[in-house]
Formats: sequence, structure tokens, C-alpha cells
Amino acid sequence: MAQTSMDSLKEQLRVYFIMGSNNCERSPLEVLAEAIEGGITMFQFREKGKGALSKKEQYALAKELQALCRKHHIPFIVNDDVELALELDADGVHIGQDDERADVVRKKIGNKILGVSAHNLAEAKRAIEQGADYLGVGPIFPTSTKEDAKAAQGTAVLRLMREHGLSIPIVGIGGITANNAKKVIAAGADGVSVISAISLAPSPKKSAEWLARAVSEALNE
Ligand code: TZP
Ligand code: MG
Repeated sequence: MAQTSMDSLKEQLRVYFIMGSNNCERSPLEVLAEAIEGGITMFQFREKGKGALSKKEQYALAKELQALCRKHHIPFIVNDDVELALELDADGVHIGQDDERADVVRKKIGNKILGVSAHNLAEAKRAIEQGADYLGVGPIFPTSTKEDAKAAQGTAVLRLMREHGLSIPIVGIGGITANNAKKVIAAGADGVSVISAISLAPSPKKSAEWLARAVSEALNE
């Protein structure tokens, strides 16, 4: 990826909100609208786990959320489902280590954004070789949002990736809140990705604002 697009992707990853209907206690559309007002910079539609919607309902919800993102120029990324991403003409796809290989997905999506979850240096290097545009690294802190999450590994893994010269855009994930976001950036991440810190917050707007402030302060420190 060219340096300029890498730099702009790093900016878009500063406050990366991830959500599916089962991460919310009220209307996902309302939650996303408030999160956007608060300053999120990227959105991922992740409809999975207990209580996830059927395919048809998923498509309808994704369409609505995407329209809102488009209106506000927020990149709209689809988790796992490459076909859904293509059908919606989403801005990108995020895949995990158990999904299709990144190079196969890259061929299918052309120059759309490709995010890959990586838990260690070897997975990170392989994802880069296979064409990832950014990495999601974690869980950094303990999380109860993802049922099959691996053990939290702290911020050291981010430092290690940067020490090994990885310059790809990276977001930390897992248990991140406005109170610990600075540690994630200080360790080398370009942004933070969160589910519950925004989706379950009494005010998604305030929570997004606090996260955005913490990230921008940490980037300037
Ligand atoms: N991948 C690793 S941890 C996690 C995912 C999808 C869940 C993050 O959710 P939360 O609520 O921000 O801890
Ligand atoms: Mg996955």
C-alpha cells in the first residue's frame, strides 16, 4: 500500500466501532448514530454469536447501518462475510484466522479494505504477506463480548510487532475503554477497536468522544 493511503487508513482506524444487533440493548441504528456523533472513524458490522439475526434480517440491518455510515463518510466494513460485503459494495472486509485465507479474500475484494485479526508476530507477518491492509490485534485486555476469545495478552504484543519493523496500520481490540486506550496507542497501535465500550454505554456519543480524545492525546504524547 502507498504511504499516503497507509497514513489515511491509520487515521480512519483511530476509533473503530464494531457492532452487531446482539451487542446492543436498544436500536443498533440509534446506537450507531450516536457513536458517529461522538466521533467514531470507522465501523464494522459484526453480526455473530448468540441471538444473531437470520441472513435476510442481517442484510436489511446492514443496509440501514451502511446508509448511515455513507451519509457521514464513515468507512463500513463487514466482518467475515465476503459475499455480504460484495453484495453491499461495502468499503471492506475483516477476517479472522479461522476464516478464508487473506490472499484468497484479497482476490475476491480487489482494492477494498482488508483487515485481518492477528494474535502474534507470525500471524501478523503472514497476514501482511497475504495482502492485509490493517491488523486487529488482541484481545489486549479481558473481554466478555467474544465468547471464544483467546486469553488477554496485554499491550506487549503491539510493542513487539513495532519492534520487528511492522509498519502496517494496527488497531488493538478487546476490553478497551477510554480509561485504558492510551496504553494501547502508547504501545504502538494507530487506533482502538471497541464493541461494548460504545454499544452498551449509557451514552454511546460520550463514550465515542472520550475514546477519540484519549487516542488523540496519546498520539500527541
Ligand atoms: N476480537 C477479539 S476481542 C473481541 C473481538 C471481536 C471483542 C471485543 O469486544 P469489547 O467489548 O470491546 O471487549
Ligand atoms: Mg471471523
